[in-house]
Amino acid sequence: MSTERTLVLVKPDGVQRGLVGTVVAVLERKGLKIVGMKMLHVSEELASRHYAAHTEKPFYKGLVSFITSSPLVALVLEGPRAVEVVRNTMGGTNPSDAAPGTIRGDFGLDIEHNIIHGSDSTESAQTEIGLFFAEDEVVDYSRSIDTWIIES
Ligand code: 3AN
Repeated sequence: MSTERTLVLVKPDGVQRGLVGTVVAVLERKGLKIVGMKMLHVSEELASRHYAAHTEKPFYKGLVSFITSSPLVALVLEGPRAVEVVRNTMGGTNPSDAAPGTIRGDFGLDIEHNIIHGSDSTESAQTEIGLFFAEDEVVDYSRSIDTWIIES
């Protein structure tokens, strides 16, 4: 199984609602390893780079204004197939349709306030991690518990 890294954002609504601990706990409990974590207030420039793929979308302006409205918590998570694992754990884009048991399904109601971002491919993970974290802010370490979670 290939170990991957992915970028997760607990978006401004998650921070304002006091859901940082809950969201991080769900992802940690799944077995993913936190290798980077920080709070920041996203600038317009960082927002436009992060959401570059959505420039032409009708909701782009609202997206940038929301992500820059208040601080968020950015994480780099590591684990086997971490990109897909996070996507499945966070649930579909629209929280009102997202499956119960997922983060969006359990904690959200509105597509513009969908609590969490997770990279959608290993390629975008690499780009997004580079946007949010300097190289020395992502830490290499091993956990002794991993033999009980990952390795046989
Ligand atoms: P996901 O975050 O599930 O990968 P994307 O990449 O399609 O979803 O969209 C990026 C973000 O844009 C979403 N997280 C959501 O906040 C916002 N978004 C997507 N579709 C809409 C929409 N129809 N109206 C408003 N905001 C949207």
